[in-house]
Amino acid sequence: MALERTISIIKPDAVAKNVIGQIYARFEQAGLKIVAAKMKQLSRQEAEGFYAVHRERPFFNALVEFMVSGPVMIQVLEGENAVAKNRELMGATNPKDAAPGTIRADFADSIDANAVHGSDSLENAAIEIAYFFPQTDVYAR
Ligand code: RTP
Ligand code: MG
Repeated sequence: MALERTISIIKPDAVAKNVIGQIYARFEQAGLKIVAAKMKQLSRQEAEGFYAVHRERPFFNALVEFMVSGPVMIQVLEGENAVAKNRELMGATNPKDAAPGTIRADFADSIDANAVHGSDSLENAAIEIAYFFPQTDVYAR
């Protein structure tokens, strides 16, 4: 088992629903520590840069539009197998396919408004953490 860090973003829909605390509780119950956090209204440029891997996908514009529709809550999670553990807690991309008890099953409304983002690999986690947080804003715990 490896101690890992990953990025979690609570998307504008879940921030608007006032469920940040309920989602944080799930991270804590799963043994993931929050080692950095900030609320942020993403600019279009920041959202496009963050999701640059999806630039050619048909859903790219809708995704960017959604991600700038309100503030997001961005956090770095640290723990054993943090990348996979966070993805497990999130559930499938489309809430209709998400396992019962997952964040997306419980808080997401659609494949677009799907409550959370999580890094999909350790490599991307490092890139995404550096995208939002200077090293001095991530706290070893
Ligand atoms: P995320 O990156 O946000 O954590 O989500 P994910 O890994 O589960 O899904 P990904 O394939 O990376 O897609 C990024 C976001 O784009 C939207 N999407 N829409 N309409 C569609 O077919 C479609 N596919 C993806 C979703 O909001 C997804 O979270
Ligand atoms: Mg993804």
